[in-house]
Amino acid sequence: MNVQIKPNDLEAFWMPFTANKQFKANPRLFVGAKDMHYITNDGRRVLDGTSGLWCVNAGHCRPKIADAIKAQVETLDFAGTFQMGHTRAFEAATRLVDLAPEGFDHVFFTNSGSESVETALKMAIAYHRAKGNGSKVRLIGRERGYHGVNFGGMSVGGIGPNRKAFGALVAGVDHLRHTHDIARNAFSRGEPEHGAELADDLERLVALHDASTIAAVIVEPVACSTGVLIPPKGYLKRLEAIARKYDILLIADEVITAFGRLGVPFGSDYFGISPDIITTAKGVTNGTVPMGAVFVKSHIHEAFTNGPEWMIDLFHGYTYSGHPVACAAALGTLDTYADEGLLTRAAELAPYWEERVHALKGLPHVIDIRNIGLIGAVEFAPDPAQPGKRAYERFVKAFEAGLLVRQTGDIIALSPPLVISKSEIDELFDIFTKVLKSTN
Ligand code: PXG
Repeated sequence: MNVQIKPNDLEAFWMPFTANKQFKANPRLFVGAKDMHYITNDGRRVLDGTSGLWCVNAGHCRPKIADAIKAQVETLDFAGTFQMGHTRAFEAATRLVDLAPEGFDHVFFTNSGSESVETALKMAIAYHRAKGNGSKVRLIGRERGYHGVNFGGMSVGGIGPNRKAFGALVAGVDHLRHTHDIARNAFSRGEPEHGAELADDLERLVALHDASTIAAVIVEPVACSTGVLIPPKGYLKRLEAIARKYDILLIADEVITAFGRLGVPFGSDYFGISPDIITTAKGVTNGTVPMGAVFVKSHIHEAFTNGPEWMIDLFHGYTYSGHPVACAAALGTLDTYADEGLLTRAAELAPYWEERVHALKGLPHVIDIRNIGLIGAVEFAPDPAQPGKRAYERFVKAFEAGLLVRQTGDIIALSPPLVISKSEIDELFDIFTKVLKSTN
């Protein structure tokens, strides 16, 4: 066979969430990474201000994780988990449950955040059915929410462009209003003061649809993908209380907030809420091998265990649920987090981080700055003719200047690996300040 290989051709790979034409005309490529830095194909070091895509919490190419993956792939490369098992999956689940908030004693494995969300939504509907409440089928999300790109997650999600091309979506979904309110809360440090009453939207939706038709409400504790919307003080507790009152399950989508981003292991710990289901992915393997983990409380799990012993309890799962290599990566990751105290490190850095993020106030076009844990966001006044252009230009300039940030609309989000040092925080903001000062 005469196969023509063109190793550096950029055409074949249809890149996700990318302006492919623009990118391929002027690509940005990485060939390596270590700890806080990426290496580009032209040999430049780029400081990782985004933990990859919010997933490399322990920094890049960490030895314990790499060793665990290598040893696993050489010992047991694959074994399924349908009516069979392998020891690594049980080990990983037990370790994860130990870390989880009070009451979460079971884990269901997936391969991504999107799959974790689908799993949680299906569990919620099936849970009520198993309890004899088969009419509780509606799902409530929130405007500007991001819950991945599969049909359930897209439907409860609330980002217009992610939905509009894809038909009628899942039926029986409604949305709370989002909590972004620059008029009242601009330049808040941590949780903004105003807006807890927006949680009462759930009461409004109960009045409209009736509680007997609603299975679950799903929210991100901090809505990161949409540009870092931090919940107003008291909002999440109020939402939890309303959900509880009407037997509506609360699903906390912690794909980003789990594993130390806010200075505690889980976002639910940070906000003092106790959801029924927690979805995770990303940081569970430090981004090395795709994996997601859905945490459930015992009352959810038990609802499925009343059938005869020989019956499958949940007709759901993926070929790669609890993949041995992903489980090994998770174990190496949890060891690394524990050895270096990374799940609480953001709490130590947060005050310093907050000072540096908010020092960007007053730079051209900056209309809001937000921060929580080791997350920061800067919002720019949109250019009315070309929304998103201002932030995009700053993202490209930062990359050229040696800093990776994440752009969404006219917002730039910052979320470095939790191993970042104070001097690297300085380096990050020194570069970013120069970029903001030098861009119109
Ligand atoms: N839920 C939440 C809260 C997320 O943040 C997903 C689900 C989906 O996860 P997967 O693994 O299917 O992508 C996410 C993913 C960004 C960005 O830059 C955020 C995500 C993914 C890619 C980029 O904000 N979040």
